[in-house]
Amino acid sequence: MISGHIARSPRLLGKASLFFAAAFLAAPALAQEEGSYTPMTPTEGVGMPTPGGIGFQEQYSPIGEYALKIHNYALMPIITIITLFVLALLIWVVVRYNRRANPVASKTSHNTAIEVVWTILPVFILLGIAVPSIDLIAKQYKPAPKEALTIKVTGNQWFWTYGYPDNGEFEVISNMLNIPGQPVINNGVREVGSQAWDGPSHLEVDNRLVVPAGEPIRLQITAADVIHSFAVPSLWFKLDAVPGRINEKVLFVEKPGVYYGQCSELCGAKHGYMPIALEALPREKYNQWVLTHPGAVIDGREEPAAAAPAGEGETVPADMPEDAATEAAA
Ligand SMILES: [Cu+2]
Repeated sequence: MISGHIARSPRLLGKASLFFAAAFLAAPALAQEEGSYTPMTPTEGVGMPTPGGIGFQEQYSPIGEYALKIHNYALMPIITIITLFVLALLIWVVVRYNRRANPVASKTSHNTAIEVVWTILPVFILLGIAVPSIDLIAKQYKPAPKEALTIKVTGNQWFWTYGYPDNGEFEVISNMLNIPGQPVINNGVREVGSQAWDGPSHLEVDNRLVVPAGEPIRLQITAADVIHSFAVPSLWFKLDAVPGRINEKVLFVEKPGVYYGQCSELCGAKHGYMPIALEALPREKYNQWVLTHPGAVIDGREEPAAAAPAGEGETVPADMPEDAATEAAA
């Protein structure tokens, strides 16, 4: 596995190893080592806000789907029933017990049965909500598996940087694209809409956070100046970026696509102009993207996908959520 060996050890990429690579590797393999990447065109309405939308965005991670289910099928019905019940009680009191309808007021001050019910019932409702909520918290903060790819996110005033320690430690600087006809936000950055793959204005960036889809990723989040917050609503992901501290959470994107988010902690004058554009690619395409960076290596997997023929070397992580695993295998 010469190509794999070279791909994993950038320090060996001296003149000598380049000579060996040129001499022994087939031309297609060499071409693959260089990598290739064209940004993905986002799908309208996927991973981004929709006009007039008032609910959650559609979810593309197992945690997001689970959380949205709790919201839709537990919290919303309970809240709706309680609100309508209290409203009905109020209307009943207003209509039936006002001074005209009920001139002689009752002197009742205790009703043991009602008092027991209005104490016990809320306790059971809260317990019923607590069970799935605590389960969700536990699932959200379950650490990434040991072999998971690590990506480091740093919040800066007012842009994000994305580090790839497992892929040769290169770093990507991500700036919001300028908006035609409006004051320049980021000098030297092109305008949104000038490329075919550009998404919505205020959300699209010059360099996206590219990640592999269908596998758990260890996202480590910090900040270089003030507190920011890394948030992508359609992936149910939000974590504070705090200077001098690393916060960690698993990111799992079920399918390839572009997902947008924004800094969600007020961080200064241009807080509104540091969006997040996250592009999830199939593993082989992710590896191709990685290899477009100088000094890039494919992360420590048994079978580097760049060296294996397409389709081979794809493994489903042991702890991958069941439905995602079936999707990946299909
Ligand atoms: Cu910020």
